[in-house]
Amino acid sequence: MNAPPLCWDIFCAVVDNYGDVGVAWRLARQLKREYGGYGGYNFTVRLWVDDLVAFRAICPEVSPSLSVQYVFNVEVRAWSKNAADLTPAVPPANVVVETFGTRAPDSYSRAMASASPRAVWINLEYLSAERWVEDCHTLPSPHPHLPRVTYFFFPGFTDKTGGLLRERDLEEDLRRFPDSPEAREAFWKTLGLAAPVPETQTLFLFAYENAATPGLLDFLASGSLPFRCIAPPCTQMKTFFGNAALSEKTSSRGRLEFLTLPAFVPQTRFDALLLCSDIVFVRGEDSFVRAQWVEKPFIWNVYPQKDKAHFAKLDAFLDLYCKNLSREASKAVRAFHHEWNENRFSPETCAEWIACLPELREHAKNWAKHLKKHDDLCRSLVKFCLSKL
Ligand code: TRH
Repeated sequence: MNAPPLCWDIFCAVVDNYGDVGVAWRLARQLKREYGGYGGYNFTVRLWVDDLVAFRAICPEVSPSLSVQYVFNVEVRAWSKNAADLTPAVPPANVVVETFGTRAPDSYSRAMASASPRAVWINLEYLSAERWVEDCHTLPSPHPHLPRVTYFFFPGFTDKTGGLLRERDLEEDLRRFPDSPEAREAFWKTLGLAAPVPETQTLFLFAYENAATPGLLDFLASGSLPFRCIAPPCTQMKTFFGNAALSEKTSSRGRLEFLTLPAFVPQTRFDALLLCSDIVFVRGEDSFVRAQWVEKPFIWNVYPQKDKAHFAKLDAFLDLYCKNLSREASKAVRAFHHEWNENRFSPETCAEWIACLPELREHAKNWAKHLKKHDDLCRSLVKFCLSKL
């Protein structure tokens, strides 16, 4: 007998940058790839994205001109968050996931509300380690005028939350990528970059416009260790290297070599990029989580919010993350994170953090092991939705 179909609609409106679509895409891929036949169902996954150009930056297989396309067995649909309808209309889904406050069109919501059986409706929220998240995770919220309930679903770091996106084969994939100079060299070559000279520390720099960046680069340039800093295409280096450097792929000063990637690497190779680095600076949500899975010392640039609300997010995370660190390392991690997120740089704080790197490398492994005790986000979501069908 054929397995009954179970259709998922995931709606993503790109607010800015790449995290909205980055998370939605990672979830859609995992749902289809790992849960395609789960619970005796045949999952189909439709991902609605309102900015296919941003999507293509992290997934080159996406064509921005197609309204319907299949990418890694996920049906990708273009839509406009301002349109009243979805065109063409689609058969109703069994599970609807609205990511990060995205709202599906009204006509779609009305059609779904009168469909039988009713769809399970999920509001997938932003990642935060704040305590209130545990109380709000899976709370139902009735629709103001439709017979529909939306469940809040919160990613998080504890087993009272939805967990973090983590692919089933993650460990195997990471192990398959050998941590050797040859493997790194081969990876850099695929990006058109030469291998670093031996003993060089590679720092991957993915941050928001940050006035602290020139200070960091200056510090690395005048230090005793050779550093190589690799960053995605951006313009924030103007103040450090001058305008001319922006047209060059590589610039250097003192002990620092600075390389700009020609383009984003596809999301499917993003882990490899982090694995080939010794220290990673990450931001937002998805790259922040990946830094933890690849078990590297990292500095997190939190997505800036009005009224500095993001500092509560930062401190909540640091409280969990620093629990088993020595006093010195905890102090250094907290201080560097605070300064970086306040767009400030001080050489003393950075030097203290660098001095703690051996401990932070060990800690990164233990932290990942601790997180892996909890169900991952995709699994928690599937289990929850199937229980509500
Ligand atoms: O780009 P981000 O800052 O994304 C966001 C958005 O600003 C969003 O509005 C906000 O709500 C959210 O953060 C919290 O950072 P993030 O989340 O790390 O997303 C970047 C994505 O891009 C992630 O999926 C990794 C991917 N990526 C690549 O695939 N290749 C690359 O070379 C790089 C640099 C990133």
